[in-house]
Amino acid sequence: MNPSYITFSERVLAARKEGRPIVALESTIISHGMPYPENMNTAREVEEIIRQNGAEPATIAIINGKIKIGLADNELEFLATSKEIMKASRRDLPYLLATNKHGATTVAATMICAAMAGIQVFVTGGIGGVHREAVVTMDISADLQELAKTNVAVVCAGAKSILDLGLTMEYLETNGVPVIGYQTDVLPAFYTRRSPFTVNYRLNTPDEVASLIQAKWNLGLEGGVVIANPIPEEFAMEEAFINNVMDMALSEAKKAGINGKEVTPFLLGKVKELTKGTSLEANIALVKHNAEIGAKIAACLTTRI
Ligand code: PSU
Ligand code: MN
Repeated sequence: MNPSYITFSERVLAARKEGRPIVALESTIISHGMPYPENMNTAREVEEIIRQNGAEPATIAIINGKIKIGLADNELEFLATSKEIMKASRRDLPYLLATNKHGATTVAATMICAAMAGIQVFVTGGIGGVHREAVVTMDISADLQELAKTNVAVVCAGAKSILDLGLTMEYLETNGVPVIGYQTDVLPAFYTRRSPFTVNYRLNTPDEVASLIQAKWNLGLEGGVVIANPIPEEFAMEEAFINNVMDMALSEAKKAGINGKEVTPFLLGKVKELTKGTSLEANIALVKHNAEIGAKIAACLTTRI
């Protein structure tokens, strides 16, 4: 790869040199997932949690057409406040690099950049998936294709039920992506600890998860692993309430004729509006919990190699 496309922060460079564990973080959640200043505070706190748990955080974004692996505080602030940040998935990377623009990386794009940087573990809130009515719209997140082919393990709290979770599980199965329940048998659904679906396997410790990841890649099986870590009990939302909110958001999106990359941000925005911000607290709590587990998994992976 042309090295001029990619820039590492000093801290991430040092961690690489010393062979310390590194955890990738996405930036769509900062620029398009949460309001200011909660997005900025959460981005900082999540990085700190990763450090406290023995790994170096590497928040990833495109700034001035460069892939940045690890961001300075002023760069986080820029992503948290600027309106000039494009939501960047796999498709958008060449355009942003060619035109020196700014992009907040989705799960798919963050996985690509993490893999380029040799980072194996990535922490986020929720992954994209197969949308409800995808049979008609063909709206399937590029995150799922990326999980099929890029060797990065993704720690999340499942996926929001704005998606069709059953079809999302089928898609991942077809593509050989294991979905691990971290200390759970049930697929979590972001705001809730439960969904009507089971995970493929339950594992109970970071080292068990690291062992599965290592086995997958040692076998030469390309692609990611999903580690689904339920939201902490005390922050979980009431299932009937949040499902009702999702239904309302979906019908508004349909009425407004939203499509393409705008679908997910529109739905997330509506959910936020309809829950009057109570969903934000849950969102922050689950990302922090994922950061703790992700850092521990990354640390275990490093000692195994
Ligand atoms: N789901 C969430 N919060 C998010 C996203 C998804 O609960 O912030 C973001 C992630 O960056 C994810 C992207 O990769 O949306 C998926 O977008 P799309 O469905 O357009 O692929
Ligand atoms: Mn889509």
